[in-house]
Amino acid sequence: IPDVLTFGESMVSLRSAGPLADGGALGMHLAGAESNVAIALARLGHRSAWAGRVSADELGEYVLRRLRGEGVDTGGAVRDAERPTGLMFLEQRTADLTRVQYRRADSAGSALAVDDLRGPLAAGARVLHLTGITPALSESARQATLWAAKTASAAGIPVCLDVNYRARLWSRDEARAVLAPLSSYASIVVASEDELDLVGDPGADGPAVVAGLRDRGAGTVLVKLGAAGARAYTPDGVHTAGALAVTAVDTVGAGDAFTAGYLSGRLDGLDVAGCLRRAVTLGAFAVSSRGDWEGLPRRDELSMLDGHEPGSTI
Ligand code: KDG
Repeated sequence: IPDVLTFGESMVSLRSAGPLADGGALGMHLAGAESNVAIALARLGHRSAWAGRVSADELGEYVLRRLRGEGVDTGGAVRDAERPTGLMFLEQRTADLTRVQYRRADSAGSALAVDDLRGPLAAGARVLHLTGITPALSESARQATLWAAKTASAAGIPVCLDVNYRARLWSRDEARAVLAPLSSYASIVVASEDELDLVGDPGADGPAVVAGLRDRGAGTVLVKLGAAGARAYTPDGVHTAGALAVTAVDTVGAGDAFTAGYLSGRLDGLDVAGCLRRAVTLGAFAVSSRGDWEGLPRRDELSMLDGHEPGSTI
């Protein structure tokens, strides 16, 4: 069985070197928060599986080939002959500010439905990872996400939920109405500080939301603090880790890398400090290399940034 099963929408991401309004060459890449996590874990030697829908054409083929090329099991993927693979345009305006445009309405990925997930979930996994992006895609994707979270938690499979709020897909109120109930099936909840209110009562402050999540069964709550690192609220207490000092060139995918690092640590049986260390290490690789996931480390590269001196040669 896979160590981690995840599902969601993976897209073709078209990245420009400069402002989109200036035109020029676009590079074709694979994007998708969940597939980023699956790839990060596979690179570290974990068994990861991704489920979702892609088009039956060349773009769907591209998505699956990229995933398989990185060692992700795509046996649970569905080819949809009716709908296109979603597209996104990424325009990096500054090193740490990227503007995104989606062309994903009515895409294959957004047509995800409960039946697509029955097989992959029945096969089992050590962890099910999902994000708050999938339920924003369509009514059927929302039902599929809720069903998967409920089914996994009832079967004793720990669920990891990354809130991953996407303002271009839904409002904060719409997101809260879905994500707060969804979070009650999660044993690990990952959020940046400004996303915490989406998994708690409206108006509750961060500490109250964390306490509420933990009362409802989330043993671990990970709060991402950006350049300040991250904090983990766990049954073994509260732990904080600083971010590694690296030069940020592209922050897209950093949150996914962070989550994958934490899950990798858990799968390896590390203590909370070790899991957090791996999480911030993967985050550092993601921000200091271009692409959603292309610069992520293999296991023998994990220590590469330890004691890192800017500008060094290895
Ligand atoms: O986490 C990076 C993602 O934002 C990107 O890969 C695309 O999944 C994506 C989304 O929905 O924004």
